[in-house]
Amino acid sequence: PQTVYLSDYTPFGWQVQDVHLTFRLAPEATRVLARIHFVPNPDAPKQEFFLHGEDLTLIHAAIDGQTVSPVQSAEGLTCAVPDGPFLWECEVEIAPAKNTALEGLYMSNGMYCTQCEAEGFRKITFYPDRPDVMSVFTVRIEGDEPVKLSNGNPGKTGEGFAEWHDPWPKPAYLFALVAGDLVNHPDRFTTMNGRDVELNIWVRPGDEGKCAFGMEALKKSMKWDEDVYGREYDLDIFNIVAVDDFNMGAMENKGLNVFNSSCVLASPETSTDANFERIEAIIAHEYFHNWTGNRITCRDWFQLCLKEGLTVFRDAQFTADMRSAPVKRIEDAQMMRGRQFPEDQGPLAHPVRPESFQEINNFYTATVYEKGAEVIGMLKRLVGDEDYAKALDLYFDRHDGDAATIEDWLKVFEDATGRDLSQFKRWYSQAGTPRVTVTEDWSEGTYTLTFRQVTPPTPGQPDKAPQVIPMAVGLLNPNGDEVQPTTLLEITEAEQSFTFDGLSARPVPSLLRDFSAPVVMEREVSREERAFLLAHDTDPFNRWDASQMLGVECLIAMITEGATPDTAWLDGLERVLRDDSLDPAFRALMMGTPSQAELARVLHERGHTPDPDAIWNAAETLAQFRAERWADLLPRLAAEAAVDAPYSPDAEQVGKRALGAGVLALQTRLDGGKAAQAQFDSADNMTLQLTALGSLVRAGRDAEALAAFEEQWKDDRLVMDKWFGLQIGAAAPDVAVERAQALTQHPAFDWKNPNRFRAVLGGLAAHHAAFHRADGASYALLADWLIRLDDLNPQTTARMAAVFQTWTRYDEDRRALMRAALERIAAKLNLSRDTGEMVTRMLA
Ligand code: B3K
Ligand code: ZN
Repeated sequence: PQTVYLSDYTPFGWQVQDVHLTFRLAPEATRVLARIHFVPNPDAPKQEFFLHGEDLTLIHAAIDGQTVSPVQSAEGLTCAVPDGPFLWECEVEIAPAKNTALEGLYMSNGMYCTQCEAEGFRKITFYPDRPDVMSVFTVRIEGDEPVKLSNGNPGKTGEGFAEWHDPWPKPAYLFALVAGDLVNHPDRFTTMNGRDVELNIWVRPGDEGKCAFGMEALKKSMKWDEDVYGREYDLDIFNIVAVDDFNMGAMENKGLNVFNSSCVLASPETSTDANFERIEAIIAHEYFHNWTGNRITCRDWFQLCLKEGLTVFRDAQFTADMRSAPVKRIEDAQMMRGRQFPEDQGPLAHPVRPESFQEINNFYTATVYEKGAEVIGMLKRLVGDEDYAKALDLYFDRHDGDAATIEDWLKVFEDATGRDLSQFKRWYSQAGTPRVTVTEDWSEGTYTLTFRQVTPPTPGQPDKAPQVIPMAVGLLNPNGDEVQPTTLLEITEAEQSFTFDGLSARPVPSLLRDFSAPVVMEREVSREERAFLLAHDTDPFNRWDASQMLGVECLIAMITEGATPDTAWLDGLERVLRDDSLDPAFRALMMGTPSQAELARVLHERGHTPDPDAIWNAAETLAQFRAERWADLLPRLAAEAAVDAPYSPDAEQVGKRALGAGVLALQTRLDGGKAAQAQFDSADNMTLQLTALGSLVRAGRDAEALAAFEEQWKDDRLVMDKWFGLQIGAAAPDVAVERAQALTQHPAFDWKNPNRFRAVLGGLAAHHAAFHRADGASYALLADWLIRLDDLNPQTTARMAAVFQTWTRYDEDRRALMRAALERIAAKLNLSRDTGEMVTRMLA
């Protein structure tokens, strides 16, 4: 397969003036007629006329009305063209019903829909399918489907057809078409300049009752983007469609966002609090793309973080404003440590702006998205809120309508602030998680912090230069009072010291407050000092982190030395949990312990070989110990967690239920599932019902409850995904793989549906101890299914193959088993480019 390099960028030889598309819909034989005006691009080197096209049957092509016979290949076609402007006309046939890859035009439950990002438009018609080619699209859809949608504003409609016109030039990856038997949940929004916008969420009949929350989230997002970024919506209509078969969460097509139904449909009976929060965030994310992604798009796919990092950062700001900023920050840090650090520290590590790829769909990663957002957060911290706002205004002014680059983005900040960002740019080009060590010095009122940074080598990048690390620091005196409020130290050197004067006693430092940079801190801190921060730190993130780190130390001591649980930590934590002035959501997070996968990562970081069984046993022992030690705390917290109001997914209720879930998990260890059963029987919302079911599964008292749940929800696909996932995720490690295996034989296991496939196989992979079962049964099951799915859906297969990315961390036996699984996948006949690239990188 061919590798594409950032350094090879060349503009396309023509500009596309306008695009007219006509679709004659038929499941097995859809005709797509394209009329496209091409004009030579004065800024491009001379080149052969090449249009991308894949899996298209060419019916007819003409230039300026004259039939032509282009030369076709698997990637597209070339054709002799006139020197000046010309009209390209082309008719192709495609088979949406046979499109199982869910890329291009495909069918889901009888409805037509599209997914074009990154390179799916080339499966619809021949086209320069690259984001720097932007054009105005007019679309006519012919078919019997009652609802026919595309981008932009509606035009003429009549018996059997509908027309759409999108006045905003856009790249083809933002094209969308939806047609089917759909019903809408309508609303309206008046923009800051008085523009009246029609809003719709389109769903299959029966799902109308699950749209109200998404609609509120959309209106809040529209208002927030006006208030905070001054960005107004720019069409007469904004449509969202829910689709059951979708490779990812959602897609920001201009004026016609398409959503995985799991990321938009919500009701208290069928959705958990976490679902509601995720839906709110994803609706916001896709909506925010209208400016950061659509109005300003990417020059090429290497610049993906330009739109994704920024849009994730914006949706995080939105969530922090709508809910709790500290809670959101802690969740983001968990996400970075849980998903991005492993990527950055393993064979799949790549820069936030990658420099080469074989299949771009493999780079929609935690690094591009989440680390990309962290980089913007650091930039904002460094320049300050005011200059950030100035830079963003300049960005929108200067680049509206552009296909831009990271260089453009950084230039805007340099011009708005006068800063030199050349060193900062390393965050975009260097992969890997910087490790920061700290030493302290104290003499006569002067306190010195010395930082050393090292970024370990990553594939293709043996040597790293120092990066700019914004280190938010506060100092506490021995009484626990803050003597130095949060201040931002700007670390730019490999080794650098900062001093604080005029202190009457040696302070205790609170470092990396608010997770001010995506780095690993390496510091020999005594348990006493961590406990002190747990008790006194004013920074909520660090208070949480102090407890997490104590938890890590405690578990590692249990695993490697057979130690008993650290009671000083647990008592300190108990004091925090008893403090009812603290937000229940925050206390729920405090109650959480580091995940087993996270422990494995940290053990590896510290030079140990993680033993999944030992990690599981330590986590179990600790949980049981906590349950017993906190036996009289639990009822008190349960009372505080009780909600006696009708269900609402607001931050307050969500926080209480999160606390209640933490309590129930421990309570179940004491009462064998009595409380869980009671909660399961009386639950009137999915959050309580599913939490209870999880506890029952963990307690091994699940047979009846699982059957009752299945009976109640067998007709609801999204709830059944939870049913599939939970009984694997909450199973004991020695039975989870057999359960997963059995569930793949269940009549409702529709393996072609990505949500269902992920619920079962992804559920198994997410269960650390079960996935790493010593006999390799889980590795083998995963490999079997990935091999099977690859022929149908390369994107979902490749993405899930990444579950093997940590394979080199483990013991020799497990390594051999995982390598064998990867090699078996690699050896598959006709392995897709997507999966091929992933396994090759992991085996390199
Ligand atoms: N831009 C899409 C992701 C497209 C993924 C293509 N494999 C969703 C988002 O980030 O908003
Ligand atoms: Zn996005």
